[in-house]
Amino acid sequence: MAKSKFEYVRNFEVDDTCLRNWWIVVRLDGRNFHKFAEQHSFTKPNDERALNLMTRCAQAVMEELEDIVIAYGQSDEYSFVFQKKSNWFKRRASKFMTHVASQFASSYVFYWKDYFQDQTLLYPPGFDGRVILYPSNQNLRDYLSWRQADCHINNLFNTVFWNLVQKGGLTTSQAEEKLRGTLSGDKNEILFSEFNINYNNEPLIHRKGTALVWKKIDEITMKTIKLTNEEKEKEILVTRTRKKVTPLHCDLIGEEFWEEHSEILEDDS
Ligand code: DGT
Ligand code: MG
Ligand code: MG
Ligand code: MG
Ligand code: MG
Repeated sequence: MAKSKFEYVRNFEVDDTCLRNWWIVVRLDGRNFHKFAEQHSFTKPNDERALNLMTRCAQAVMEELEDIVIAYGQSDEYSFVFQKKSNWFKRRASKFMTHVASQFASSYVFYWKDYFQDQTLLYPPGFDGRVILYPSNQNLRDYLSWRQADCHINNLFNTVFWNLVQKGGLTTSQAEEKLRGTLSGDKNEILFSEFNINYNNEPLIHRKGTALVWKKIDEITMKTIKLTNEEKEKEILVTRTRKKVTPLHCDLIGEEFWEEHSEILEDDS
């Protein structure tokens, strides 16, 4: 086919291939969710509906797109880890980032009403995305540990802060002042002595965030078969093994999770 004289503009496209054999991570973060949360009356410090909606969207991303082995989310962010060997879209970073962001954002709007029955969506939310490459399993584990440590630090702060305001009667600036320079031990102590809350008993989803992994499940269905030359139909049970995206609220920093889910890092050579 003859090429038009305009064809040369294609050469302006730059190569953004992700290095082979490196883990590809795409992290999304809600744009200006401080304001979005206020305007949609998210409960403080954690809104169950908002967290579950985020996870529903991440599940859609994992099911719709190729090669995601684990996702991790907290607050208004979600990280997606693609297999080292993935050759999806020839490993072009822009394809990974834009497909994840657009699938997630459209899911957020699509599933909104399933989680927020009493709150209309007031304007279209946006999410930024970035691609990060990690060469080793240790780097990847450290990345996920970093996000989970961030979840813990923020949640501990927010839990004490909002208890001081909602139950302790402090203004937000007084609570801020009281917490300035405190270590995590001090915050645990305030929660325990002033509000009788043992932080370790707070819900795991808030303390650990949400990891999405593939789990094999056996699906048993009834199937009607007709034997040849026989008039009678027969019902039999058929077991099918299927992979299903499953949310977990557990520690990702220690060894246990990685031993239990050794298949995630297996793709290693
Ligand atoms: P950005 O990401 O630079 O566009 O700005 P923000 O405002 O999204 O900032 P970010 O991502 O650092 O912080 C997340 C904000 O989302 C934070 O201000 C609190 C809000 N947020 C997230 N989850 C919840 C929730 O469950 N309840 C409430 N009340 N707020 C939440
Ligand atoms: Mg930010
Ligand atoms: Mg944000
Ligand atoms: Mg954020
Ligand atoms: Mg196209």
